[in-house]
Amino acid sequence: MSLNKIDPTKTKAWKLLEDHFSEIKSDEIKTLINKRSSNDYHLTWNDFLVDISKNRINDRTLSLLFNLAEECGLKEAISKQFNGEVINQTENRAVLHTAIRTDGKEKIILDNNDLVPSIIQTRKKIQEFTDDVISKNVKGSTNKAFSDIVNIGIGGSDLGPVMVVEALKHYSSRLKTHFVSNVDGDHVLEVLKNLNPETTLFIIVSKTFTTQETISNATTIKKWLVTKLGKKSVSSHFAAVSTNQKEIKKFGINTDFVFPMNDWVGGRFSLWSSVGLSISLAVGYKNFEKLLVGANNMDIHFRSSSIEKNIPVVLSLISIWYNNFFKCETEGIIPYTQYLSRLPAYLQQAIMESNGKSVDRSGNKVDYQTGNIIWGDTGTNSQHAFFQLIHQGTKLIPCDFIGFKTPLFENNTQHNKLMSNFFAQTEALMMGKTRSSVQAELKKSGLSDKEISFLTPFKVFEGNKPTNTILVKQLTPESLGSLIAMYEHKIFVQGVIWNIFSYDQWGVELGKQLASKVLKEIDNNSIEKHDFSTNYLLNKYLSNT
Ligand code: G6Q
Repeated sequence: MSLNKIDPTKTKAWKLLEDHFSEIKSDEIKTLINKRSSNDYHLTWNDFLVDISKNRINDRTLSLLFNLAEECGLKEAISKQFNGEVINQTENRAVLHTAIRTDGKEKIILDNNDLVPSIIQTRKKIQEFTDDVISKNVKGSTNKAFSDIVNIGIGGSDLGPVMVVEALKHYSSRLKTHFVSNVDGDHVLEVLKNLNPETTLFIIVSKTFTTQETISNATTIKKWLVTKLGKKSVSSHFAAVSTNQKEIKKFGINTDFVFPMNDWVGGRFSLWSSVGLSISLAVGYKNFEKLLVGANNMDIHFRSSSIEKNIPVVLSLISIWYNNFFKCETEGIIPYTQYLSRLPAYLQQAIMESNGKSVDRSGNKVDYQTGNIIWGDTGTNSQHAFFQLIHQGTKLIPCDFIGFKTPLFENNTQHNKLMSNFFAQTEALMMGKTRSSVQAELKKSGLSDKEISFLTPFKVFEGNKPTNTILVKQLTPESLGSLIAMYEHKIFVQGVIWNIFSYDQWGVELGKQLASKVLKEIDNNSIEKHDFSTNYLLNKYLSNT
């Protein structure tokens, strides 16, 4: 059974939200925050505290948003996803990335088959391979243990693993992990430059095994390896994660080193599957499993909590409030830990590829806003970069601030400094700085009245900038798993309410087709008829002038 096709703007809740928006749109958070009458503004769950009180909302906003979720059939949609209904209708697929982090306690049926035994079997294969490589049981063709791993993949076959490996660096195994994704030969050669072929294991991750970037990079690397160690080395130095058995075989990969993927797991939601093999090697299988446990815990919370206490649901609804009523176009993701430096890029794909759609589930063009533009960087670095615009620019940019109570190193004496910035920024974004306090400050610094009157307007902060604070006990494999799953579910909820299909990506497919046509023309030195600009650029490229 597919998802309902309800235009959110035609619901009763939407109309009431529009009226409510005109009443509340100018209200200041610093005033609203003093009238918070319920505990709904602090959501606590496991090691997570999600504070939503620094938002331009009140009790009525929340209750109308909850009504919107009800009217759009959210609860039913959640059951459909977890029960393996074909909710990815344009690709005729179920969406079951949640199944691959199952605790195995209940059956997950798809096409009359229980998926759990094969999921557990794949996990076991990942575990054995990881243990063998780390403990030096599996070695390269010259009988040397592996010291380095290179993940060759792009998009969903890269961004998740690269983000998690960086995030869990503190938990690293003895293996060094590298990633090549772009079809930029310079980058591939740069990575290879510092690697010893005898001690390097390459993992080709490609669901289709036809993606231009991945296959080109894998072919370049294979040539390099064959030149250094001979043809026979390929079967000892390459592993593959894919659904395309035929192409894997053609490439010459040892069948023991082949890991399956399933068509009911989308690329950008696949880090929990065999796609996470490089994660498992980078941090050890036990930590990989903890990542899955953390995600599964969030799945249980998402499936079973009421709408009001449901973290992914509440965050989605607040995001819809800004996107569709305040007409905010972007959202900032600001993690206060360097380990999460790749989280914004990862979420950029997950959110923008999923909800960057303009046709509803009935195939009609929508006349309301859908997917947000996602961007961000770590705090405090971003404070010294783009925070100026968030504080004093003309755009309203809701941000998620993600921080951790306890650092990972016991002798880290700087954590309070980091976290004081974390708390101070959300407070400053909300409170701003009034004209009178600017003037008092300038007076105290000894400036003349003339100087004060000139400088004051530039130093005023309007405030009223909304943030969510996500405060977690510590960055561990479990809490990271929960955090990622939280955002995955946020994506789904928004897609359900916006009445779009979140799990296809036809925009990506177009790019894959176009480049191969142009490449043929470049290789044949014969440019066909394009448009005025493209023909000019291609001819310039070929003539090297
Ligand atoms: C993700 C997308 C896309 C995909 C890449 C790589 O959801 O489908 O980013 O992951 O295009 O595809 P392959 O794994 O097939 O190489």
